[in-house]
Amino acid sequence: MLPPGASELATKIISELEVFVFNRDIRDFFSAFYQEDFLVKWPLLDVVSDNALETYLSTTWHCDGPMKGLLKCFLYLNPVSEHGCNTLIIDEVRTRKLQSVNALPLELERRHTDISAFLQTLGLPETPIEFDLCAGDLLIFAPHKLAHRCLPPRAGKMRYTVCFSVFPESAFKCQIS
Ligand SMILES: O=C(O)CCC(=O)C(=O)O
Ligand SMILES: [Fe+2]
Repeated sequence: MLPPGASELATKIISELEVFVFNRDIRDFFSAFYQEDFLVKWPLLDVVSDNALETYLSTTWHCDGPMKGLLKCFLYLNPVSEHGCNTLIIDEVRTRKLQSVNALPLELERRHTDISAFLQTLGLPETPIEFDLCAGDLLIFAPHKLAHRCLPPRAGKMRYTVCFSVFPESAFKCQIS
C-alpha cells in the first residue's frame, strides 16, 4: 500500500519506467512471442514490507486466474540481495501435478505458504525457480501456468516493483461467430 497522496507520484514513476521497459528490444520480443501486436495493461507500483504475510495476498502459493495470453512483467526497482523478497516460481510440469492434488486452491483462505509436503508426496523436487534479480531486471512469466508466491522481505526491508500485465491484442477482441 502506498501512503496517501503518493498516487500522482506513482503514476509519474510508472509512465517514465514504462518507456524504459518497453524499449525496441522488449517490444520485438513480445511481438515475436505472441506473433501479433500486444497490449500493456494495469501497471502497478507495489511496495511490499516485512509484514507482507499479513498484508500482501501474493505471499501464498497460487496460479492467477486464466486470462488469455497474460504475461506478468515485474520490474524490480531494488535488488533481491537487499530485501530477500523474491518471486518464487514452480515450473509447468510440477504446477500441473500440484493442481491435481489441490495444492493450489484459488480461495485465498485455503492457500499455502509451504507446499513442500505436497511436492514430497508427489516425489517431486522441492526447489523453486528463483533469480538473483537486480534493480532494473525484468521478471516475465505466465502466472496462470506457473505456481508462484512472493517471499516476504527480511525484517525492516522493503521491496519496490512495478508490475505490467501484457496481453496479445486478440485477447480483447470480440469474436462474432
Ligand atoms: O509480488 C510477487 O512477487 C508476485 C505477485 C503475484 O503473485 C502476482 O502479481 O500475480
Ligand atoms: Fe499471482
